[in-house]
Amino acid sequence: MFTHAIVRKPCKNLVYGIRDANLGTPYYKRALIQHANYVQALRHCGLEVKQLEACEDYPDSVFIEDIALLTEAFAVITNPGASSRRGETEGIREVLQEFYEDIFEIQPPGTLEGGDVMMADDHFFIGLSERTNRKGAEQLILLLNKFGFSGSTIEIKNLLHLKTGVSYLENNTMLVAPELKGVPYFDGYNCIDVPTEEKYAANAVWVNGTLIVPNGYPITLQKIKDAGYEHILTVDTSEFQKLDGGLSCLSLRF
Ligand code: CIR
Repeated sequence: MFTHAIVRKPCKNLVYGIRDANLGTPYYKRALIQHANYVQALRHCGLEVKQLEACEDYPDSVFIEDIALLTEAFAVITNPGASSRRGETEGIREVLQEFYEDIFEIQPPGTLEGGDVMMADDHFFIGLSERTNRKGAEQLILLLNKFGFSGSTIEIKNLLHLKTGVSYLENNTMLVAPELKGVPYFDGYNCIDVPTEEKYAANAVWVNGTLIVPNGYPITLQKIKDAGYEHILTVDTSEFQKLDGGLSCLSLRF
């Protein structure tokens, strides 16, 4: 069960965020509306949502998932691999102190972004990507072990973050993009394959029995329904998709 979420409002400089996608520049005003609807969806799932003010110094700061990892036992402030995003962690410790006693930090030369960390019950999969390196992952695994959790790494290619391509939907079930289809790491899990033309839909979030999925991916939606998920909310995150951001990156849920 999650009780809280932290989000950061999009800033006007969002238009200068890092992007690989060839989908154009995001519209700030539409991003604000989409963000408000996303917050509404989290509240609908029973979460108390803390909204941090927009931060114009960091165009990508709306993607708050990348700067921390919040487990049920402790919090970690990350060290983002993208140099333009490193300063986003300023001030987050003060915010987390309201909720956590044990707060750690990933230290350089280790790098880690929250989008590369997928919690699956007591195990945490950590993507080794262009943003998260082995030293960062090793620091996190030591912390996880100290608190009774386990962690393992997955080398990822052609994906920004691990969770760009896979989401844990509880019930021993993964939603998997083509880039990660058939990887041995997920043996033993029920895998719902997302088709290539809908790969953005591989990033979804499970919150207290409800799945929040991006709007506009009917094949994936049907597969999720067929797998037995009854409570599904769809939200439009197209403005964030233009910056390679998925649903999960817009919040920290704990
Ligand atoms: C970036 O490239 O860092 C941002 N434009 C998007 C970050 C998305 N975060 C995530 O998937 N966890």
